[in-house]
Amino acid sequence: MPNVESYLKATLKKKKALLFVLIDSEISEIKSAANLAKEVEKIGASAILVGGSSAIDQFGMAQTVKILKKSIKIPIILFPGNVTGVVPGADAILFSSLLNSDNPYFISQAQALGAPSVLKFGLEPLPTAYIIIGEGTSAWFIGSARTIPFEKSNLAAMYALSAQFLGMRFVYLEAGSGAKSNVKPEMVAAVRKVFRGFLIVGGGIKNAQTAAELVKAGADGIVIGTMLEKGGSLKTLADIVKTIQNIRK
Ligand code: 1GP
Repeated sequence: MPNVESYLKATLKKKKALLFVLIDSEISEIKSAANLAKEVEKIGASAILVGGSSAIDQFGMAQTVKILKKSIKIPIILFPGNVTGVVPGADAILFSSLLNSDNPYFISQAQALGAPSVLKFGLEPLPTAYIIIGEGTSAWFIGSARTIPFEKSNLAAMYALSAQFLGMRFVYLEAGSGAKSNVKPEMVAAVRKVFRGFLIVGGGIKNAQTAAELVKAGADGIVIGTMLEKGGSLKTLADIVKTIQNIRK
C-alpha cells in the first residue's frame, strides 16, 4: 500500500463516498474479524479501521492486524484511543488529536508519546481532528470530551475550522461507538462549509438512509462498527455502500 491518503482521495473521486468498517480487536475474535473483513471488502468497503477508545490490549490488536493484513487488500488504518492503539503491521493511522478534550493528554501528549512508534512501525500518519459530539459513550468518557451538543452545529464548525487552519487533512465527527443518536446532517453540512479536507462521520449509524443523509450533507467517509458487531446483516452494509455511492453531492 504505497500511500493511503492518495488512495482515499482517488477512491473518493471514483466512488463519491467511502465506507469504513471499524473492527474493535477486543470485541471481535481474530478469526471472525478476518472473515468479516473479507466479506466487507467484497461488498465495497474502502478501508478497515482497527481500534477503539477502550482497546488497550496492544498484543491482541497487533495479532488482529497481522491476520487482517493477510486476508484483505484494502488498507488497514489504525484508529487509536491511546498510545496502546499504535501497533505494527497496519498501513496507516488516524493520527488524531481529540480537539474538544478537557484533558491535554488527549490533545497532544498521547500523540507525542505515540509518535516514535508510528515512525518505527512505518505507519502513514493521517493528521486527524477528532471531535466528539454528544455524551455517554466510551469515547466521550475516556477522552474527557467537553461535549458538543448534537444541535450545536456552529461549535463543531468552529473546531473544524481550527483543524483546517492547523493543517489537519482529516476531520472525524464522532458520536461514539454504539451511540443512541448519530451526528446530525445539519452539523455535517456546517462542518463541510468550512473544512476542505476529508470528512469522516461515525457513531450510531445503522442504515442506508442515515448514511445517505450524512453523505448528502457532505461526509466523505462513513464509519460502521456496532451494527455489524451486534449481528447486523451484511445485506444492510451492502445497501449502505450502494446508496452512498449513488448520491450526487
Ligand atoms: C466509533 O464511529 C465509530 O468510533 C463507529 O461507531 O460502532 O456506532 O458504528 P458505531
